[in-house]
Amino acid sequence: TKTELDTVKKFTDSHYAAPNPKMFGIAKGRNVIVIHLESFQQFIIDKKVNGQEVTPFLNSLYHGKDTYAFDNFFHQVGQGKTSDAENMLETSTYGLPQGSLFATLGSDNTFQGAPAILNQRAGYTSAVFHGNVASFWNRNNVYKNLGFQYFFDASYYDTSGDKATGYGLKDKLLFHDSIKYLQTLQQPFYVKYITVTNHFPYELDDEDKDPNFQTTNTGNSTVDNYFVTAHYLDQSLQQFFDYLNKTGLANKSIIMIYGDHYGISNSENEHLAPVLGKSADKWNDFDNAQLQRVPLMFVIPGSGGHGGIYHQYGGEIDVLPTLLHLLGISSKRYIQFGTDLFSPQHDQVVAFRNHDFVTPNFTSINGTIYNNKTGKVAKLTKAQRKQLKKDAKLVEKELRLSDSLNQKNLLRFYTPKGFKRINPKLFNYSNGLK
Ligand code: GP9
Ligand code: MN
Repeated sequence: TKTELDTVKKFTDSHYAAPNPKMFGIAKGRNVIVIHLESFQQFIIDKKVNGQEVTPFLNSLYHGKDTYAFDNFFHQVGQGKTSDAENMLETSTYGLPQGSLFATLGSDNTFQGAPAILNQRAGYTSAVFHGNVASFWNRNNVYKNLGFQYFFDASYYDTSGDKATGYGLKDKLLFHDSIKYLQTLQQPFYVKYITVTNHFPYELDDEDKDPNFQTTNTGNSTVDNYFVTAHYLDQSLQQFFDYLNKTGLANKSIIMIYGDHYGISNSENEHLAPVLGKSADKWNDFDNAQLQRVPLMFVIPGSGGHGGIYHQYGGEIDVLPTLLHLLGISSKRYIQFGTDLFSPQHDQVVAFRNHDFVTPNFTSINGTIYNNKTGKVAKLTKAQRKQLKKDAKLVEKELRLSDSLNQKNLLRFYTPKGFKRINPKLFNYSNGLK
């Protein structure tokens, strides 16, 4: 009902964080190129195996002078995995406690997300490039409701023979073969590339393997293969950036790069532990939680070299308000659960979908509080205990109100100033039938 909507709106209004004036609009008018790194965790960044960097290109971006990167940024997905990450990034609302929001509610719900906001506020054209069939995660329906004008799914590329792996077109080919479509888009554009090659079980044909890259020898094929496909993904990005730089598109764009969720599951982390210099038998829930960090980088080529690595705690829910503010678009009128990572008022309590949470000092797992510095169960002062109770309440409230918003489709009762309701029938792209 409208009353339920008002309750949600009251919360997000009170939770809103005003933009940082130093960052507001620094990418105004630029194209937005979002690169979704499949199953990519932060620990790969700067990681060397056998003396070699796994992802030398991403590392160079991470340390680049025009890159604003984060090293305490967490994924917050639930069972919807990729689709939950997409939902959070496009709408700044959480995925569902069970199942995938895209799959279960995405065909009918009202969205007020990135493609619609950018189109209506700043004239952006929008498109998604993805080498899997359009119907996977119900994207063919959800993207229309989000307002994506174009969806270049598998049917737009040659995916025959050795051109694809389990989840679709290989990443190098996705970036290469999509250029002819990218070039037709009116600028400024908001486009998203969803990569697939670095996906469990991390299989890659020999012809795509870099003969100069020696992966780990843990005896666990998931871990060993993971570095191989991450290395391949890195090379694919380098090739795409070569194109962006050569054509001058780079300097007209902000490139946002993020990892969607973990690639190595908690049950396999013990095989990863030695690679990270830790002992497998001391590995615990705290370590698992810390590994849920994923990359987030905003690359703004030619913007004056003021980038850096930021240490704020945050998660996928925070990306949309952050991006809008970099583009000089206020997020104030929208119902969004995240807060701008650059804002002095940014909320650093990072909620996981199962109500566990991480703050700059503590990690709460199943009600047990760990000290981030020691990794041990924390001895809390009275004041700390009180603060953590507050944090837990906030997490509970955010998730509950986001679920209420989505499960009851409450956005149909809300029209942000100037917002025009999306008519999904206006968009006519593949339904995934080849
Ligand atoms: C498939 C891809 C994978 O199209 O996005 O989704 P995931 O299995 O990671 O949720
Ligand atoms: Mn994924």
